[in-house]
Amino acid sequence: MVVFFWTRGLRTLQNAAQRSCKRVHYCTAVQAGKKSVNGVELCYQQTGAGDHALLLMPGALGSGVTDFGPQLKGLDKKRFTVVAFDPRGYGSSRPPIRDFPSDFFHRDAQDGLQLMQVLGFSRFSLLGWSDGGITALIAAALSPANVRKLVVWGSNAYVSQEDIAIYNSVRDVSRWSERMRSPMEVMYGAEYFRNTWSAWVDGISQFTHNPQGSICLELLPQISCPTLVVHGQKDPMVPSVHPQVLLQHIPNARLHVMADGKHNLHLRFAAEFNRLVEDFLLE
Ligand code: TYC
Repeated sequence: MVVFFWTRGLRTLQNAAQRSCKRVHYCTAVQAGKKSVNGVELCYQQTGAGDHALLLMPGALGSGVTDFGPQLKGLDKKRFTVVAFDPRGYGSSRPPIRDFPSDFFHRDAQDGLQLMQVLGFSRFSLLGWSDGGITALIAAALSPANVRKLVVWGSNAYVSQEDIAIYNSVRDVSRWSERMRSPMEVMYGAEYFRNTWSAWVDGISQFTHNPQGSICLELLPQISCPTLVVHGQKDPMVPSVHPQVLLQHIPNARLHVMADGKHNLHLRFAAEFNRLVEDFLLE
């Protein structure tokens, strides 16, 4: 049994969202919103008033609020306009009930890209964590005209037998620690969480039927924007061969390894992570 797991930022941003902007030159509040995108209602958080727009893409069963609290709070609001969205079937973007057809990452990618268009951003950078990073890789490959820069961490472009073994070791959520399970059960209810997590394990396992277990390997050479791959050296969920493969296949990529980082490095080492990402985006 894998007992570590990643910690979702539990801090709710609702209070921040309710705070008014007062008389400051830029808005520091986090606004929650909902837009109709590709036939579903997608929820998102938005903050900041900078020229450089960012879309934050959460991990499996994640949401903007649970996965990106320290980024919504800490990224420079003068330089960036930060949007974090709940993919369909996750967080507050329900209904629909989440499903995992073979193109689910492509569907999330199209949803994220379309949400930014609806919000009025034609060029923006993508920050994706774990599954959200896979989604971001696909979005950057398919829509290069819209994507300025790309940051992904804890992400993989294919699944190996080693990955499948890890997925199956965490399939049964009753064996998760209370600390990891409880926030998900609060967000989803125990039954939706249990079923959707198991469906996710089946969903990601389908890629083993592709040559090389590819999720999006063949798209990586099409990513033309500057790309930062971040990896936690102590990430127990995503073996370190994955960032190496991303680096090999993405033409304009660099790798930054955080020595003490695990899967949730952007939450655990938020200040360091935010600084790293800001420096890369502002280069
Ligand atoms: N990809 C998952 C996410 O998006 C994380 C994860 C990785 C879960 C490996 C299980 O075995 C696993 N957060």
